[in-house]
Amino acid sequence: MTAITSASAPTTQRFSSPAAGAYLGRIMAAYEHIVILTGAGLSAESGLSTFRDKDGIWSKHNIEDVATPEAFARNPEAVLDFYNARRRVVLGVGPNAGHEALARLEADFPGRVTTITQNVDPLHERAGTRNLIHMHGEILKAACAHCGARQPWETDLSVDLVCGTCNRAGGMRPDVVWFGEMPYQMEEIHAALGTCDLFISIGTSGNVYPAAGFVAGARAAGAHTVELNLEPSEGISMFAEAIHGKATEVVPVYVARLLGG
Ligand code: BV8
Repeated sequence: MTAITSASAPTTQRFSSPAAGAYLGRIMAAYEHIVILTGAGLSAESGLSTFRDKDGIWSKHNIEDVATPEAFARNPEAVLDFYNARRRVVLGVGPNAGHEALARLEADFPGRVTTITQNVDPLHERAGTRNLIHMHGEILKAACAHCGARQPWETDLSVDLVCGTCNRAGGMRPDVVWFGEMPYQMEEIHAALGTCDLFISIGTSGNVYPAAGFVAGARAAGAHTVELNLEPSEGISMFAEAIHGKATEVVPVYVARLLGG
């Protein structure tokens, strides 16, 4: 893990309305590679619960009971029930103005944009983002715990399902990264962080590693670092700039600034 070094206090702005954004920021530099890290706060206004807010998912469930490989080995029914319920909710929601603005940024920005999401929902891709890394997996996919085969999956999972690849039962699980498991595409992520000149963290509390350490990696590469979140995150001191407000408000305004609109 990259060591976290102390940083000077970020330029913090409290965002109250889209109109206010017009005079908030400094003039944007000409960036070449933007890396965006997103978390549950971006999907909150689409109707998906966050994890660590007052009524969040972890206020109703113990991580150790539903989001570890040990929990799946101990009580697979309980783990599958937890994800079956969340999958049904995910299937009923759509992207919001924050996801749409980030897709517009990828399409219209003259340089490169890499989006890394901790979210297991499909809302970035449904909004049109293409250069996307789902580092914590995807709830609309299943993985076989026996052979590792992965496939699209939109219905409930159960312990009696047989894997179509290895023909073994009992291993079909959601294709999400549990605590203690290695997130996906870490090599690509570190390569992107090493070449970015702007790092934007959106809707994440900064509690879960390795994602919480990405801002340090981006700073080490010399990137300007920005937090867009409802409130200051755990890692606020690492950011050079911070704008606090709802994702559906602050993200479109920040994207418009980057695109010169
Ligand atoms: C790993 C996925 C290497 C599935 C999730 C001690 C013991 C054990 C482990 C560790 C330890 N110390 C460190 C670790 C490592 C551990 C970790 O970080 N633990 C922490 C908690 C201490 N990490 C891991 O285990 C990772 N793997 O390190 O691999 C390894 C491997 C083997 C052995 C050794 C090392 C894997 C982590 C993956 C965890 N998977 N779940 C699922 O979804 O069920 S975690 C869960 O948290 C979510 O999935 C999400 O992806 C992640 C991050 O949460 P956030 O997105 O930040 O959400 P949160 O609710 O916290 O915050 C929301 C924010 O939005 C808030 O700030 C809020 O203010 C804001 N907000 C709300 N509304 C809005 C808004 N902002 C804007 N607009 C709004 N409207």
